Amino acid sequence: MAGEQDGTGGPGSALKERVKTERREPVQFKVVLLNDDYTTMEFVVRVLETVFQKSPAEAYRIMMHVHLNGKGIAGVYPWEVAETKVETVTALARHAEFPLRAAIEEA
Ligand code: TYC
Repeated sequence: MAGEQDGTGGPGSALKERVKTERREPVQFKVVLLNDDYTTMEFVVRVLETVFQKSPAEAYRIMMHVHLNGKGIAGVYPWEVAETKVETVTALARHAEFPLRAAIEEA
């Protein structure tokens, strides 16, 4: 059973100490949306709902933050997920002929 004899530190485990590397959080990356003058607010809200699983209210809040501040965090993910989100946003934007851009920043 997990945590008993398998060294994961559960009840009865012989493992009494952890080394730093086991504690460390997985490295995460912010996907940021960048403002522009041409992408519609409606399109950005739809991207936030469909690609980043935001509620309509949260999607609207993030979109307005980007609109007013130049950029804003759409979500925080492991590297490969963040990369895929950026590619998806870029593909949807190109398909709709909007210049919307997303970028990755270290979280
Ligand atoms: N600034 C755009 C407009 O006024 C709206 C917008 C918001 C565009 C967020 C991009 O990431 C963005 N239509």
